[in-house]
Amino acid sequence: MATSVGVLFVIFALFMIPHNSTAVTEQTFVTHSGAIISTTGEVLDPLYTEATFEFDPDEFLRNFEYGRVTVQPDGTTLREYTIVARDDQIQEIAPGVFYNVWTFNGTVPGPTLRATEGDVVRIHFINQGSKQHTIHFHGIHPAEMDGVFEIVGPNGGQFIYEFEAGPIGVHPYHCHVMPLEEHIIHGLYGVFIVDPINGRPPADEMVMVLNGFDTDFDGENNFYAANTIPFYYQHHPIQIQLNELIRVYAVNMVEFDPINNFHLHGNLYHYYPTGTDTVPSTYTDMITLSQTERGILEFYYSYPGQYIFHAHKVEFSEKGWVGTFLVLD
Ligand SMILES: [Cu+2]
Repeated sequence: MATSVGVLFVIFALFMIPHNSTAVTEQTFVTHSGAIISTTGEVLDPLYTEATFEFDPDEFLRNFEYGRVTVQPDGTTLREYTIVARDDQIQEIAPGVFYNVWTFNGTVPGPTLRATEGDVVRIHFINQGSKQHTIHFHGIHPAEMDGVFEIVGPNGGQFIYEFEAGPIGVHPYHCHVMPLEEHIIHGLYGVFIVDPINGRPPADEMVMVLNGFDTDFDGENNFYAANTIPFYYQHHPIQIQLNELIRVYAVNMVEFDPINNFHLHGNLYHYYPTGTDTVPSTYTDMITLSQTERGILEFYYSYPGQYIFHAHKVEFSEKGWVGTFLVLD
């Protein structure tokens, strides 16, 4: 008994001491590009980032791409988007951790595309990568638009995906070239939202892609996040207004781990699985999501202050999948 208590104490001490010391000390170091940056070691601040490119989770959060719109002779709305795939970029996804991300339009996740049910969606896909890639949309469309068999070659290969947007909801899109796991974990995915013709009630809307990165290539994730950068929204709280309806489009793109989940503090949310209905199926503070499972969360806060949201699979939250809402009065 005494021995196990002693062992427990040693483990506890080993865990706590470095954690506390890194939490308060800002360190300066030189990145491999030669830039001198300072970091607490807890979070990567894009202001300090020196990498092939930068990614701003604040900008991604509420950014929706509606495409280039034209009205066709029959009155149908046509939305055209151009998506370029690359696989040569390096992103500092955690302090000092540089990872070869594969991107749609230069970011992980790719842009959030948005259309209304019944619109014609036309995607001009250009593969500027060194490997084969495609775009596979979840949803309803013809077989030849499924992005599986029509492989798009590297170094400028092109394909035009065209289909009618539907059903309503929040759907992932991702590359579907084998080995599929490799193409997804490097970052070739994004979100496609299809709105009902009459829309949903006005709300402060945001997108959260739950993702992870296997930076040491052992088939397990080393970092987890909502929108790519571990701990980002913990250090940069998402500001929302008291009593305003919040709508979160959440998509789980974590590979390797069979489940992920979304827990909200100090509140519950109405949940619409896959967003394919306009009536919520449950009122909860916890949903569990398998690969590419997704849904819409709606809630509002009745009390001001700061609340966290995170994976209740706490390993994931301790490795980055945690954020905060700051409710303003
Ligand atoms: Cu690919």
